[in-house]
Amino acid sequence: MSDTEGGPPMPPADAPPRPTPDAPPRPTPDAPPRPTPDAPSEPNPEAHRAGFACLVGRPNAGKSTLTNALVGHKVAITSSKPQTTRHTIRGISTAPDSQLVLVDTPGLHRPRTLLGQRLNDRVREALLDVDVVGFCLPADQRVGPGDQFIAAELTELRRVKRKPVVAIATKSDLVSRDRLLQHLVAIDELGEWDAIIPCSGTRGDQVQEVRSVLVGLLPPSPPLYPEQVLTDEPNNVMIAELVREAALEGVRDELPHSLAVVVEEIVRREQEQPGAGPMLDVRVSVYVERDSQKAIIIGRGGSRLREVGSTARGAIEELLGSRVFLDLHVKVAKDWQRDPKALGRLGF
Ligand SMILES: Nc1nc2c(ncn2[C@@H]2O[C@H](COP(=O)(O)OP(=O)(O)OP(=O)(O)O)[C@@H](O)[C@H]2O)c(=O)[nH]1
Ligand SMILES: [Mg+2]
Repeated sequence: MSDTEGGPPMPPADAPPRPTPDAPPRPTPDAPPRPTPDAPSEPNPEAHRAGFACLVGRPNAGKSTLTNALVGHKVAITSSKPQTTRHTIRGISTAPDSQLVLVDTPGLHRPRTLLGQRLNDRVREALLDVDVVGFCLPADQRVGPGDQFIAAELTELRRVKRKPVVAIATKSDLVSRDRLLQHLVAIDELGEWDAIIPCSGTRGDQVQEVRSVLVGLLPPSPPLYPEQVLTDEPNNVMIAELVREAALEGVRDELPHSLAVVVEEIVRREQEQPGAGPMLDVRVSVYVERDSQKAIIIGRGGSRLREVGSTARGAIEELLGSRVFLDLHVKVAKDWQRDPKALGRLGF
């Protein structure tokens, strides 16, 4: 697979591994960088905080939208369909005095397939490795059994592992002040939290407040990633996600769950005309579980697939900073959500 240039700063697919929550590099005690007396305007490195914050909550709670709002850039796809996020995604927010690495996770839910079980496992693994947890509870929905289940796990994590947990009332723009207050009271009664903050990821309300509360619970540390890095997602994963986001638009029932996307190859085309700019051929497979679903995704005379391709191509060109020819193929992988071998091939 070839790699690309330009666009927002993203490390290439074959970049050396970045620090992960499993092994965040911490400053060594024997060599702390110290400010020199003749550089008083330099930020004090000992006051710098950095670390990982995991956003969890049930599906559709607004975790990915909040991740993007905190990073100030789209690093995670979002949709109104539950279980949009299928792997942990790291988005990085850097400020002069702090670096907050957001770990966006799949929604925790009662699993009905092997895929569902694996997604839940990924969330639980992520929870163990981070410095602080943000528990997202959407204000437009009452606190329910799904939230109670997650709350019990997080309360335990906070007690036993001493991990700070901040409750975040997401989608505050969707409700009245009175309803928001009721929601905050319900969250308070749900468990023990280090803080409770209402916010709106789409409107940007209180997003900086969420950041500063999470940062306040991080350890003192120099930055873990270079300043300009926004995510450690490789480009091929970002591209597959952008195609899946476009394909999710307008489909319903079981189909959103049945979609999986794999980037097969990215090839730089030989320069056709001088000055035309680089052109990449991106070949992508879109998997569904049944022939009937394939027909829906393709649409009458291929119309739906063309729409998906054109939406995704725009987003991919923006990501890569290059012209793209997107070649989409729809394939059937029968019942892949329940098939361990197929799940492995699709990266789960
Ligand atoms: N009005 C409003 N809508 C929001 C807000 N945050 C998220 N949404 C919408 O809620 C839906 C779900 O948002 P996501 O960010 O994808 O939710 P998620 O928790 O990541 O969902 P999963 O990945 O499926 O677990 C999308 O349609 C978002 O546009 C918000 O602050 N206000
Ligand atoms: Mg998500």
